[in-house]
Amino acid sequence: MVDVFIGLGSNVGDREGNLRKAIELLNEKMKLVKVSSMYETEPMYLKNQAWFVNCVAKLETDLTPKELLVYLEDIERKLGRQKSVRYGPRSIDLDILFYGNEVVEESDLKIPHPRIHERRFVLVPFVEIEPDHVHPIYGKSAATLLANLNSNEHVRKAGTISLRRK
Ligand code: PH2
Ligand code: MG
Ligand code: MG
Repeated sequence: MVDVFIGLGSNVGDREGNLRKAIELLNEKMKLVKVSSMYETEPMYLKNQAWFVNCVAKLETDLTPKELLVYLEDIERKLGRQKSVRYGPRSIDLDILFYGNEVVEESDLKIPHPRIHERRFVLVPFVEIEPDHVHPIYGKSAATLLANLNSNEHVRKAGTISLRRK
């Protein structure tokens, strides 16, 4: 089993409900270990859109990175994700942040996710659940990456997700 971290985000429809449903679906094929609180976050990159709700989940899986990607896309489809512009609005977005300590560099899949280090909306929930996790490329902990951030988008705690573990 490999530890994987998934970043979840939603800014269309019932944002917190979408994250809760996605967590339920992730937990069907993998083993949920921890999930952060949900945070309401200012949009990055494409600023003129609704605020997101984000969280981070830690799971254990036997799926390969590619199988995991296909599974995440499957859940996104189930939860009504429509095609949108890059960085644009979406009912659900599931991104692989880390897959163990593996580094994957393929055209359709990059692990670790290439923009973790610049995203407060990922690092704040991440540090809540796993501050000491070391980034396999930067060699720095999540807590250090967060402390080194110089951008200052708003990130504030919203709801919590409570879950049955398997
Ligand atoms: N996702 C994006 C673009 N911008 N901003 C926030 N705050 N949260 C997101 O999840 C997010 C974003 C594209 O995936
Ligand atoms: Mg994303
Ligand atoms: Mg995505």
